[in-house]
Amino acid sequence: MNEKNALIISLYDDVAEISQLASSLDYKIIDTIIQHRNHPDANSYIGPGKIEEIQKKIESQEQQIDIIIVDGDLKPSQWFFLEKAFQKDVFDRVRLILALFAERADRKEARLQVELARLQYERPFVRELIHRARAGEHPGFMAGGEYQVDDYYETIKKQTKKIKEDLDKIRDEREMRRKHRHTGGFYLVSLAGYTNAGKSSLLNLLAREKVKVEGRLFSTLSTTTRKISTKEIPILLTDTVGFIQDLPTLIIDAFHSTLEEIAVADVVLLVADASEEKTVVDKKLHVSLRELSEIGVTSPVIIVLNKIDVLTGRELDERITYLKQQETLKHKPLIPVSVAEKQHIDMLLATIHESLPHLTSLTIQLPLTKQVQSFISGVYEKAHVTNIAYNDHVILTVNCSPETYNKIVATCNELKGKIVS
Ligand SMILES: Nc1nc2c(ncn2[C@@H]2O[C@H](COP(=O)(O)OP(=O)(O)OP(=O)(O)O)[C@@H](O)[C@H]2O)c(=O)[nH]1
Ligand SMILES: [Mg+2]
Repeated sequence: MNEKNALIISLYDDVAEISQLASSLDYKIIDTIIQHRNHPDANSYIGPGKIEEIQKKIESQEQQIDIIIVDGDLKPSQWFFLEKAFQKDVFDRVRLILALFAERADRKEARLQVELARLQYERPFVRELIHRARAGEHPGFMAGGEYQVDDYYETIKKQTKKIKEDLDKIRDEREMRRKHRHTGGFYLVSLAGYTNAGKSSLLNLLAREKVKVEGRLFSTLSTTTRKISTKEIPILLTDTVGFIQDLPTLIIDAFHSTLEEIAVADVVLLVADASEEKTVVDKKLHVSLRELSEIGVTSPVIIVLNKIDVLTGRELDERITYLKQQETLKHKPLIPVSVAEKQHIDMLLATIHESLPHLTSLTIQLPLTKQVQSFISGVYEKAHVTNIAYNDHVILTVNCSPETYNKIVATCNELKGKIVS
């Protein structure tokens, strides 16, 4: 628990997201200061008047302030200015997200990804500090001169290289596993969407899993892949890191291999929290769709409107009508569900099945041998068996992916069977 008192500074009225991010780190928001400006002040971000007002607030010590959070991106010189003016830790939005990610990183890959992003993020700030130290403005920092400065850059470079190598290794291993699964006849379905939409909850429900679910932002950073418990087609469902508006590029870059899981999926389930205002739902869906296209997703996307249990029928209809009018959403399947109350989950599964690419039907006839029996149990794992009949032969009808189709045909020929249709 951090239990620090935070003061938020923003140029805009809407501070919901930055406040949620801060609360997710257990910061207690004791005040929010909004300074309407079209552009941030070049030196101080919020302008000299507001700086003075905040300084007075800090000095008055009515309430202790431990940290100042700025809802935006600070230039190193602005950050330096604010830290000096307030004599407090100053976090901008990216630094706050990085701190949250660092706290949530529970596996080696996520830890490395966060570390990589942090190194990238800090670089310009460290440069500024070095510059100031040289000018004698910040004597506490790296007071050792040139040699240590060069040393510092060298260390950062080495660390970055090592982390990238380690990440590449993990990524290669994952890619191999993924190929293996795909050629093993599995369809890959990925969960995507804003943080806190209910992605992990949906995975837990469909795969009877116990991935961490929380009412806080960014509960999930690492990828989890599970077989869905559907009798029909073998599907692997992947849960991964959530989105947020303007997810910092350095985080997207660092989490590239994790986000790739979404790009290679056959179908993407874009989950949204439908209990929010219709305009918020719409905005979050748009942000998510844009991020999906940046990741390189070309597969079908199903919009899953979750948490309908907290809406009345009218409120839900209103949201659906509104969303269906939006150009980018109008042609996508839109399925209202409640994961908590297991509503419309069958409809969602049916839509997933319909959206999977090229399901092909195949009927084969095989002799009744031991080998054939074990082949058939394998087929149940990889394909949806729609009919099986025994007489002096066995006749099997399945729905399957093109890859599985080719494999079944090849094995059928090896086992001296024949293709009926
Ligand atoms: N009312 C209601 N709450 C839900 C439902 N599904 C999930 N939640 C709640 O929403 C919150 C977020 O759920 P998660 O499954 O952790 O969300 P997530 O999308 O995985 O979030 P991140 O991992 O942070 O990206 C939790 O408090 C869940 O209990 C639902 O159908 N109805
Ligand atoms: Mg999650």
